[in-house]
Amino acid sequence: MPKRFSIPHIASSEITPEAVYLDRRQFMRGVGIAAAPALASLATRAQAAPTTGGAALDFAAAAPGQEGFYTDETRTPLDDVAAYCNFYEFGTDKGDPARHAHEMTVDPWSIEVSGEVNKPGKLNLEDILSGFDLEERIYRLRCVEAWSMVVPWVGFPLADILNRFEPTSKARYVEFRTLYRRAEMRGTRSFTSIIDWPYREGLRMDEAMNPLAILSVGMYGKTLPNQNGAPVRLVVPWKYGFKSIKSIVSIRLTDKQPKTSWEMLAANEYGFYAKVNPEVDHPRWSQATERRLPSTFFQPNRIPTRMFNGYEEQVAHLYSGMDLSRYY
Ligand SMILES: Nc1nc2c(c(=O)[nH]1)N[C@H]1C(S)=C(S)[C@@H](COP(=O)(O)O)O[C@H]1N2
Ligand SMILES: [Mo]
Repeated sequence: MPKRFSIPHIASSEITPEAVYLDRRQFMRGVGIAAAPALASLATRAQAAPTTGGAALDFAAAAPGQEGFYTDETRTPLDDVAAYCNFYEFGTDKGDPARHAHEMTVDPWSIEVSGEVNKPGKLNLEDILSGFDLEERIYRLRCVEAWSMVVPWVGFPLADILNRFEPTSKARYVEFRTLYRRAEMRGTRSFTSIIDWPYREGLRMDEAMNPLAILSVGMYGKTLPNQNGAPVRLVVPWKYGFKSIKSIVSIRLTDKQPKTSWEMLAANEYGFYAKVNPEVDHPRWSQATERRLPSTFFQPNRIPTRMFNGYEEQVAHLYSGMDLSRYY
């Protein structure tokens, strides 16, 4: 009998991007067979990676001494940040967003703020860019797939925009939604698409009001490349990357915990809280370490993962008394 299956020597996260795994799992559910793991490239630089020439932004530079707002760790080069992306609306390969996100129209753009607010309304992109004080934040971003980057974002505190719409006393959560425009987002038209569009994310109100949580409009001093979530995305550095929802068109304040895309897909693997925690493993791989980009097969650049992604001092109080392994 030929040997049919072999056990991989390395964690499945190293060789099987989430999308491949989840597609395969759904496929297996459908036809009831087992498939061998597909090999995917470990290289972080995609072949086609046009970094869109963003417009320069006016902002206050980040400075050492701003607790949590700044790190002097080596920044991940812009070309890598713009080439190795998760933005499933454009496909599930890490290079797909760089190849296809230019098809998304980002101007005009507006964000609707609704729900538990005294002054619901819409902000268009010009109001957003001129109406808030932009500042630079140099943050670590840790993906649940165990790779990470250091990115100099340009943005403003999420609290600034929420306060402008006056949250009511019933506002306990914030729900975010990404643009869903099938004609411009080929990943949403794909028959292997696994997400119930639009992409959704959420935060508890106190998390949303934490000064570390920002809406980003740029990186490396310029407006965001489309593939990184232009024109406005969330950045929540103490949580796994999937919480940092891109290309936001709707912010809704609610009294109930909103459904989020990855939780809807696999609640046992991706929790609502999704705090970075090296001690709580993903059911299919360890979260103890991460590959810091740029990372190659020969130089994986593997480093230990830190509690709350290194932002323990700033956010641990939000979760005091909570069972972190239960509310993962
Ligand atoms: N709308 C939307 N937002 C998204 C995603 C996505 O597929 N769609 N992927 C998330 C994941 S898994 C990660 S790790 C980060 C990656 O951000 P980056 O590509 O700018 O590094 O975006 C998050 N935001
Ligand atoms: Mo991610």
